[in-house]
Amino acid sequence: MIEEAAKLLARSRFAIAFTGAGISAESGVPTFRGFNGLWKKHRPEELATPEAFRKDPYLVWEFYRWRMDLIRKARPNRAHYALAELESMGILKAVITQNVDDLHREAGTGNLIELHGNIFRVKCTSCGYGEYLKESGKLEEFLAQRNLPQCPDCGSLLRPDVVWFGEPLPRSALNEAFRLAERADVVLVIGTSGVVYPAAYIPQIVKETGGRVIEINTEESGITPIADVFLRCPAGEAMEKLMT
Ligand code: BJW
Ligand code: ZN
Repeated sequence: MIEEAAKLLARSRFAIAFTGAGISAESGVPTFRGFNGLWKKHRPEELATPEAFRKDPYLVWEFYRWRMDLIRKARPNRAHYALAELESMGILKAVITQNVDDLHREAGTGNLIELHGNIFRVKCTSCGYGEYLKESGKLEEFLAQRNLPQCPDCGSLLRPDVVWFGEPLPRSALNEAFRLAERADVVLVIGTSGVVYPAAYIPQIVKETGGRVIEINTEESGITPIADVFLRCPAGEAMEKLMT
């Protein structure tokens, strides 16, 4: 199976990767649906909504600060690095990720499309203000603060610059992802349950336009029925084998 996947990749002319929370599991970042235990009795899907934020911004910010702190201590794993290496070899043309954790960027992936935003970015709920806290060096200060974060321009409430349920995905990122999917002859799908749309259309588009689907997951997913090769294996191990 690994040989089959390696052959498909080596022969591809335009391969892309589509990743989800499972690729960061070995970096210590909890996945969504396989969330190990609960965070203060709340399921992540209940907190990642505009309704939850309107009802209790304090709770939602507490959840996001907790995750920001956890994620900033995480390092990319073998799977993130392997994708960056495949890109530098000219095999992989882009990584389309649903993750907000920044680990692909840290591993060196250049052409990265973030469909669900980035947890280290904040944006204003009223005006156009936005900030990437990692770059502006304000992350520490931000995490130490206990009250609700306010916009420095207009004083309104800030929110994480991520995509919650019921919200549209960033238009340019989604258009670019669809364009890449139409062009791709191979998609490497890693660590996603494949149940959240419109992101889950990406591998379906590759398949419908005649491309091949290689899936790496420890469990079967919503993508497995269309996978040409399914590697039931942790992402780091699978990618390491694929690279040798
Ligand atoms: C390993 C492993 C290891 C573990 N190695 N593998 C069509 C049909 C039905 C519903 C809809 C539809 N179109 C839209 C909807 C509604 C909704 C939706 O999809 N709902 C479904 C859940 C039913 N979609 C939306 O609301 C989207 N917006 C939208 O459609 O807007 C329309 C609109 C248009 C115009 C105006 C207004 C509105 C938005 C979706 C936003 C998703 N946001 C989140 C939170 C991001 C912020 C944050 O991080 O807090 O994104 S939810 C969460 O799910 C997060 C993830 O990116 C996303 C996907 O999860 P992922 O990555 O797949 O993780 P898991 O945990 O589910 O799976 C992990 C996998 O890894 C598992 O399979 C494991 O087995 C595996 N694994 N360890 C390899 N070591
Ligand atoms: Zn503002």
